[in-house]
Amino acid sequence: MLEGIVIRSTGSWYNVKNQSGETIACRIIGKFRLDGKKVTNPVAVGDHVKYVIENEEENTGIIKEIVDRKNYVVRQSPRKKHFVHLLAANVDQAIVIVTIREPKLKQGFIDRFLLMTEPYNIPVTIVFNKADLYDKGDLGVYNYLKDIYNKIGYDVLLTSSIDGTGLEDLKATLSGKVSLVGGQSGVGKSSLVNTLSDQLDLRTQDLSNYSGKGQHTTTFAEMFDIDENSTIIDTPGIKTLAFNHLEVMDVAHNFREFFEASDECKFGDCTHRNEPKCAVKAKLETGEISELRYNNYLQLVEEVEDQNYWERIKDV
Ligand SMILES: Nc1nc2c(ncn2[C@@H]2O[C@H](COP(=O)(O)OP(=O)(O)O)[C@@H](O)[C@H]2O)c(=O)[nH]1
Ligand SMILES: [Mg+2]
Ligand SMILES: [Zn+2]
Repeated sequence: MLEGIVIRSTGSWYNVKNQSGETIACRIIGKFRLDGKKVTNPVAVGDHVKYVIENEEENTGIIKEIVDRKNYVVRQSPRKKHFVHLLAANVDQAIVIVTIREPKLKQGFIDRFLLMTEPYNIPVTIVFNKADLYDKGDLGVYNYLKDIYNKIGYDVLLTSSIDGTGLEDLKATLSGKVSLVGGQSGVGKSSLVNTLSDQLDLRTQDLSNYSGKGQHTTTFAEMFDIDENSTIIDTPGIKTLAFNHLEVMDVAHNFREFFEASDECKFGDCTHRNEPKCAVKAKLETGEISELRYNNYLQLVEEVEDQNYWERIKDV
């Protein structure tokens, strides 16, 4: 069988790049599942697959096998609530791009993104873009957040594709790796990639287009080479991230500093809310655990609980 990497998916077709750099449009036959979860797209960008040629003239193939994944990133499907959507597979790291200005940073977004990447311990760099627009107050916010995330082991960068801030650092971060790149629409993801790459010219969009209704948003990820040794998987602008597919303990286990502290909680299944002798709450008191993280955690736990409650009622 032939082998290649999925570089793009458009619903039912997958573009597979083989060892000689050719791209073959492949489809899949049959059902694939993911740890018992229903998936909208059984094959993800970044997947290594084995395929056979179906039609020589049209250069199409059929994917027969997905090579075991090193890791993968899923989100709840934005369209089908009971399904998960595979964003990417086999990534070395993730880069989440945010900005404090234009559009304003959505409280909780970073922690939601981290909840998505943490189950596989995927290293994450948080990039604050559009630094050229930040005033003193914004830089204060940036430094405040940088401290919080650095302290728990995430890298943080300040960048601007307009004035060049941080671009060398970002390039170095991407070098030699396959990076999943995500963020909300309009944060400057495509602009940054274009600035870093001599060979790419991704479409960028006017901010005014983002708020409009009927805005065309694609939900398909795509793999690009930025240069000879850096590959990115560009994911479409993420509006919101919901976690219908998780349980409360999944959230607790994937807030990394909470998980670390939880060894010393009295109860093994402590959710760090009203339980006695909770080490997370003790660290919150002393300031070792950030209040911002804790509040976002509570929000996510509550969301997961509410969703699961209604799911259960409906199933009766
Ligand atoms: N001021 C400023 N504007 C930027 C920067 N990067 C991108 N933009 C603008 O933000 C808008 C959205 O950019 P785009 O790259 O399409 O964002 P994407 O949706 O994240 O891919 C465009 O109008 C860009 O010109 C930046 O670093 N500074
Ligand atoms: Mg874009
Ligand atoms: Zn606890």
